[in-house]
Amino acid sequence: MSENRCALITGITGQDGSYLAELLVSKGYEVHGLIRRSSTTTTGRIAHLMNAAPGPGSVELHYGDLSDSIGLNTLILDIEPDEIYNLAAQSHVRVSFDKPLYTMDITGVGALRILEVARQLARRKEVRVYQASSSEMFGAAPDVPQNECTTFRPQSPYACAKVYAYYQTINYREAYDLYACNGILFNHESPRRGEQFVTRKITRAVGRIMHGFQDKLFLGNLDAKRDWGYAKDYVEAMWLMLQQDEPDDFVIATGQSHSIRDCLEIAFDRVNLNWEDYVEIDPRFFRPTDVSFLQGDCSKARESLGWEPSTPFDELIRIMVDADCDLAARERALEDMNANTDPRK
Ligand code: NAP
Ligand code: G4F
Repeated sequence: MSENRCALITGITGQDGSYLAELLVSKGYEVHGLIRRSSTTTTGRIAHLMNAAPGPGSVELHYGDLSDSIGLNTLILDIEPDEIYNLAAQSHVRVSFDKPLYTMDITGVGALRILEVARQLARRKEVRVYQASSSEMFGAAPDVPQNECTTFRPQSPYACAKVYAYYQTINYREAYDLYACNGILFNHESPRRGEQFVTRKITRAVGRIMHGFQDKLFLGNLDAKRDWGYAKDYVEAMWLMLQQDEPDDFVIATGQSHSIRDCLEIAFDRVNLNWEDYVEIDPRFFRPTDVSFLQGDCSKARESLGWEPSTPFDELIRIMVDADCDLAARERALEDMNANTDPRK
């Protein structure tokens, strides 16, 4: 069904972009990815996908930035993708309090730039757009669990930017008949999760503690609760949303909520350590306002998309701890090797 289809992924170097690229390659898509020019390599998560010759099942990268309308226009009108997945964002909630205007420009207006060029492309051919919306948009909403009808109460510049992008996506769907969907995804994690997000910060620390690289872990609010799923499952939902007869918006979640303390308990238990011996609170990691509780209801996605979460929270955290213990073991072996071959010794 998806043979000879062409997709553009913004944010292809991120956690979700890498899993989505893998999924689309496995389905025979010609995948194009937008990457930012950087003085260091940012393509580590997708390096294993870069070997195929151009065409179906390949990934081709293009320099660009969500702030650069002209660059986006040129690129998208040139590639003429059938599907655009807008995953790029300044995606860190804490950072958005320090950089609110930048976050709005990339995470909010960046989505509008994509929609606007998609509207132009739609004059030539059909194009479908996925917008990476977020459970952070629910913020302080009193309803539990949160679904597609829950009113947004955003609690950060990041969440406000995502609400803006969410409504622009709906507006382009209704005003211009563009096939555009919002995936309202609750937190999702994996061994590829950025190390500044709390689950990965914890599992990375467990690996590093086990191999003697660190002996303390500094965290902020341990009482917050999130509905955490596995990123690999969640990119499947993104793809499914763009394969329907009609565009729509969907909540993607597990329906289970856990605290940061639960995460610490599972992660340190995996290596038979007591987290309370290692964790210290550092006020630098508190936020001016923090979302205290998120729990999603994905009944609509279950019924309409046939989507199901596959990995329970404790299993997810154990997968991440095992991967981070392996990573730290490799780093230790490299360090020992370098020490033994150091000519100054
Ligand atoms: P991530 O790992 O932080 O990846 C973000 C991606 O955006 C990276 O590829 C990054 O490129 C790129 N990017 C950042 N600024 C850019 C710019 N100005 N122009 C072009 N690209 C830019 O995020 P993720 O966890 O994969 O999440 C993917 C999307 O889903 C994001 O929009 C996020 O806000 C949203 N979301 C995530 C979750 C979650 O729990 N993971 C839940 C709901 C929604 P570099 O590699 O160069 O930094
Ligand atoms: O892991 P987090 O930074 O994720 P957060 O803020 O929920 O945002 C993530 O999920 C959203 C979906 O709801 C995405 F839209 C967004 O892009 C991102 O992927 O923090 C989770 C909780 C927060 O309550 C935070 O205060 O963990 C708490 N926390 C406690 N100590 C910490 C820390 N968070 C971080 N990042 N670092 C800490 O040291």
